[in-house]
Amino acid sequence: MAHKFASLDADITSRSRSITKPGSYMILGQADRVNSKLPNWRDTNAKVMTTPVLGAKFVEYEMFIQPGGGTKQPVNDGLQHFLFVLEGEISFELAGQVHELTVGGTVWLPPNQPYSLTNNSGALTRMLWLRRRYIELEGIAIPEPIITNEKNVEAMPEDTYVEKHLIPYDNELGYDMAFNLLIFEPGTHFGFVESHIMEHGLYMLDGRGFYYLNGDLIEVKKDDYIYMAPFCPQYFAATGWETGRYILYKDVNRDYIDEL
Ligand code: UGY
Ligand code: MN
Repeated sequence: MAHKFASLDADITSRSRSITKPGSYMILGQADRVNSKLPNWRDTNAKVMTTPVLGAKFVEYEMFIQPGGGTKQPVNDGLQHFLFVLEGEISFELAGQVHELTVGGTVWLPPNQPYSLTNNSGALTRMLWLRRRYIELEGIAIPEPIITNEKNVEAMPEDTYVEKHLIPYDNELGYDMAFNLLIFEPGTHFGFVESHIMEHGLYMLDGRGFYYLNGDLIEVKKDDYIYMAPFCPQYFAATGWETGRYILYKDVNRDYIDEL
């Protein structure tokens, strides 16, 4: 009798593109991610992608919410939250109001805004979930929640590509995080190698390309996740025949004196 694993190829490790270089960057391919169960969630798996164990100042998860799944109790942890629907639908409840979010659905919440969510559809919902401590500024009001869809946000030219600012942080110091959707026609590439204090959590939504990260050139594609540490030199070139899109977290609008 054939062994139950007899059909597996011998090149398992060479097919993985995941790389972790602490203090520099991490690439985590979809096939290499592992499920975690979180206490306040029913019928849901979390793929944990970034936490402070990497040196990051935020946590970012990909949530896989089965039909009927969602939060058990309202989420209320004193952090600011960002949610983005990657696949499927979710009913999101805030202050007694239910918002039906579809693919591209975007939520930003300042701290202390308890919410719950449920997948009332008959199919899987995948959602990005990022949390971080909010840094308040004296004399600057904390902005109100944002509930929208990326389709309602205008794309603006930036360097050699276009981007949508899902959180309107330009000229608005109340926001201390950015979530930008970057869009690249095939063959488009950055005009320079960036190296900056801001951290990134990047999720490839569509397309493919080459990412240059701290001296390494790595092929990336849809559903890859990348964490970039402060001052990780970075450059992207889109390849293939499809428009490339990724969604990118970045810390903005604050002075960098906490570590002094
Ligand atoms: O805004 C940014 O820092 C962006 N251009 N970086 C990136 O896409 N790696
Ligand atoms: Mn950058």
